[in-house]
Amino acid sequence: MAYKTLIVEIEDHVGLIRLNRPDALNALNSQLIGELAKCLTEMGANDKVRAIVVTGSDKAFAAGADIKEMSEKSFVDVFAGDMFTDDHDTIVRCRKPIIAAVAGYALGGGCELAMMCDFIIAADTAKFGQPEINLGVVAGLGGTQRLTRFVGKSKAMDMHLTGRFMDAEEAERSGLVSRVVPAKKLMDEAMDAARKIAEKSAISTMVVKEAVNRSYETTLTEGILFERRVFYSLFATEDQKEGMGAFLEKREPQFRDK
Ligand code: CO8
Repeated sequence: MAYKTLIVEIEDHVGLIRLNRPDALNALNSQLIGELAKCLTEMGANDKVRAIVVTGSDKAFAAGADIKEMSEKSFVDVFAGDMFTDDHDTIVRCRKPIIAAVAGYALGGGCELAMMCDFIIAADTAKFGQPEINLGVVAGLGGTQRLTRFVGKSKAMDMHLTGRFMDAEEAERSGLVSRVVPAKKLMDEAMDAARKIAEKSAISTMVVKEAVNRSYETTLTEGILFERRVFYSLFATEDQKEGMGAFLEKREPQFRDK
């Protein structure tokens, strides 16, 4: 399918989605969020895609939800229209691993979109923030909840209440991003990581994504029980025999997602 606000490629079993509204620093309007949700649904169903990278431009991953589109809306418009809810749910329901490759601004909904992905690789130019407070609103795509889980209450409060930006170094130190790389190397690093993931058994990558995400939703005891159950269940797969057999035979495994 052709998209107006995304540039999409599939290469080496990696789906690369580039947000593409350069005139608005990739601000998330309803068209872009809708297309992203559709694209992730399509990639979720496409056997050629085993891992996904979402990125923006050198200047902005995304500078937030589109302020021009939102500014004249009423409470009834956003409440009755349930703004962004279906698309948010579709994005976070994607079962394949998604890496956010962030350069430049990831603000408001842009920071929230990066946090919806499974992990974030940041360029040293990245700037994260939840500046909605400056617009007389608050985060609305999960930022008050997810940022708090990533960086803890004190820093999340600081970010949300002052609207200040966090640079890449602080984001890595705080646990918001998994690695920081020079801007020129961002896409190589993110694509390499995605290609590595694409080589694994897709059953295992789906299961581990589910199990790590479960840690946010449940108690430690229940989460560990869930993990043990899925660990046991993987012994029913051919890929477990292949992975362990390959190790013992000192060769690379050939996973078949079975
Ligand atoms: N929305 C719409 N347009 C934007 C946005 C945005 N969020 N950000 C930038 N733009 C546009 C600018 O209006 C400008 O357009 P134009 O040239 O037509 O005037 C163009 O992008 C370039 O921007 P600037 O000239 O401002 O570029 P600078 O380099 O000077 O500044 C900044 C870059 C600092 C990123 C600045 O653009 C900025 O502060 N942007 C807004 C950041 C912001 O407040 N983001 C939060 C938005 S609210 C939000 O995300 C809520 C999410 C929850 C939704 C929940 C739904 C349920």
